[in-house]
Amino acid sequence: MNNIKRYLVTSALPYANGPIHIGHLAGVYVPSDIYTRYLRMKGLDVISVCGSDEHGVPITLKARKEGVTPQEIVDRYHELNKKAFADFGIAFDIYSRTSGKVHYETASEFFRKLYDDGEFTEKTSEQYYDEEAGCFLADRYIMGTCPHCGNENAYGDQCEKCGTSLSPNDLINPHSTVSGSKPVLRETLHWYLPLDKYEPWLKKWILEDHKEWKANVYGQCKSWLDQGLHPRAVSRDLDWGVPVPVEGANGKVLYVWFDAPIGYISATKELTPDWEKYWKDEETKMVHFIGKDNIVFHCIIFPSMLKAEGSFILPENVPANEFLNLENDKISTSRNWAVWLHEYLEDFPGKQDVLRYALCASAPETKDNDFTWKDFQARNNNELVAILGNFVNRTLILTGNYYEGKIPEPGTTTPGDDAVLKEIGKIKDNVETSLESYRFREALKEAMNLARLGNKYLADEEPWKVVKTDPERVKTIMNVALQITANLTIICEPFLPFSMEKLRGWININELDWNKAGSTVLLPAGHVINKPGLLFEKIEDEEITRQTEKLLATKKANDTAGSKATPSKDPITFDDFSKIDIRTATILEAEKVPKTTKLLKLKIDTGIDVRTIVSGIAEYYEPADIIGRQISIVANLEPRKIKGIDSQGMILMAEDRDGKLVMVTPAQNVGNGSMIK
Ligand code: B3M
Ligand code: ZN
Repeated sequence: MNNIKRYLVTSALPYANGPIHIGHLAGVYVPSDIYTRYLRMKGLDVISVCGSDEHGVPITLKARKEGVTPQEIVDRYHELNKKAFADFGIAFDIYSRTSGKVHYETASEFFRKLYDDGEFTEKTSEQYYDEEAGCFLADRYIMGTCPHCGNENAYGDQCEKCGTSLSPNDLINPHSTVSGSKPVLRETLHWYLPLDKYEPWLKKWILEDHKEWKANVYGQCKSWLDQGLHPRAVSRDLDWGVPVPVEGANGKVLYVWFDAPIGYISATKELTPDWEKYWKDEETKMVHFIGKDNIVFHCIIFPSMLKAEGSFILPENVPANEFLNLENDKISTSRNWAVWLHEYLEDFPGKQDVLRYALCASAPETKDNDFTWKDFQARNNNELVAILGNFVNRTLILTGNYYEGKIPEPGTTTPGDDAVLKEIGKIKDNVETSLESYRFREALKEAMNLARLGNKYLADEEPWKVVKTDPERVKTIMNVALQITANLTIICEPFLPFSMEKLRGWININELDWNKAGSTVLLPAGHVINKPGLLFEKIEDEEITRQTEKLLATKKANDTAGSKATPSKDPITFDDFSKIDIRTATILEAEKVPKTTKLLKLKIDTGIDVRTIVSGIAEYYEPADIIGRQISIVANLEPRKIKGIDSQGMILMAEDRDGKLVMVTPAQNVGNGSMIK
């Protein structure tokens, strides 16, 4: 794209039904903030917009569960998240919300324009209706048995056990999550955006014209496009959302994924009367920062909407990230498995940059990544403290000691000095290249290389030794070290804004112009600096233990809640129980049953015989890993033919709350055929 006159940076609008956690930050907001700060420092015209996504079924469900109105829910989390972002230094130009008046108007107008232009198709279909509650049951308002895996708690839009995306009509034994009653089918009218119509255009626009998009983004788009697009309903039968602005559409609202991206437009409108130049001028470069679960909406559906509307520009790039896990487990709001931003800010006051650093350094840019508290501690102690803090501290303390804080006049530089000074400019260029290609981890690493360069320079030149023999030379050395320090305040600013502000205060400059980075005279001789403090402090083991213990408590609470979940079965007599022959056995052989994904054929030693059992555990165990493993079996279950194989018995498995199967193994090895009673 040539002639970029201005930038419009958008960050996914978080749902206002829960607090912000580190997964959101690493995936979306830390990178978008770094990018925006960098562009601002270059003096470019850039705005960064975000806000709360306040519609959608998860919000109304939460409200129902708590017995409050959806508005109360979104008010609570909008304020909490807005403040947490601000306190964390995510410098949006506006943090708006989709329940606002401007948004209602903007979204309605947008829909209406498409409606008037005949861009929608209308279709009547049969959908589940709850007669007791008097409402249609969209998405998560309906549950039932998954037709694919038999999970009895599958939602109308997805089975969380097998991951299949569903429509309510796929569910077996559907029931309403509102009243619990059995719903009936009723006719209802909806508006559809014919995505199939945009398919050829999307194929060219993405697959040909945007080959530079990140591989994960491009790949997902390609797979959607290869499968073929279908018309997508953009309205819902719900009472929370932007009403469909069409005569007779009572009780219908815009689908949340139709109105939410329009929220970027409304936010811009609220920010500036000049909003159109950001949205309608081809010389604006628009970039969407999102998580991977939002790719289809930002790369296929929203662009199709914009194209249909006709007067808006399209995103130039959509640098979506993968997911961040926490201590090897998927971050989950419902299981409280997360590090919540507002809690972090309370637990680690003044340490925003440490988390910004840790999250950027292990951002899930190309694949899912894991956050651990140990790693967080190491990033702080071994990198921020030991590399950056150490260099700055040594430089500023020596300057205080030798020159009472006055920048010394440099003498003639050596070729070594010149090489180091030249390297500053190179590092700046490298950071720039990485940032422009959305490789934020790499950019941060490069920025830290400047501090590494400084440390190496001091270690090589040893001013503390040379000062005894050649104080004139030390003036040059210290001048070089001070120029590196001043450059750090610019180059590290997008990543570590709080610390760099502090550092600028200590060296007494306010230079924030990115274009000045690389300069070797940022601090002129004679300039006086202030007394420094410590840029970063070591994080002790106790602080980390406190955090890991908090997580452990969550795990325990979840486990207890999980075991409470299944109510007890009806009582049986001891006689009934003793009819079951449960005993230990050892797996001798294991292999996958061909053409199945779930089944393993096992040969086992039961102590009385060697027999074959077919078991549905292939998703959880590799055959090679379980040979020799002692297990528990029901030995007197009637033999059954499974996929043509005689299965003689059953392996006992524990099923965890996520539906994962785990073998029940005796705590110590016992002889095969030991009775379990
Ligand atoms: N509210 C975020 C999510 O999927 C979703 C983004 C909307 S961006 C227009 O968690
Ligand atoms: Zn399923």
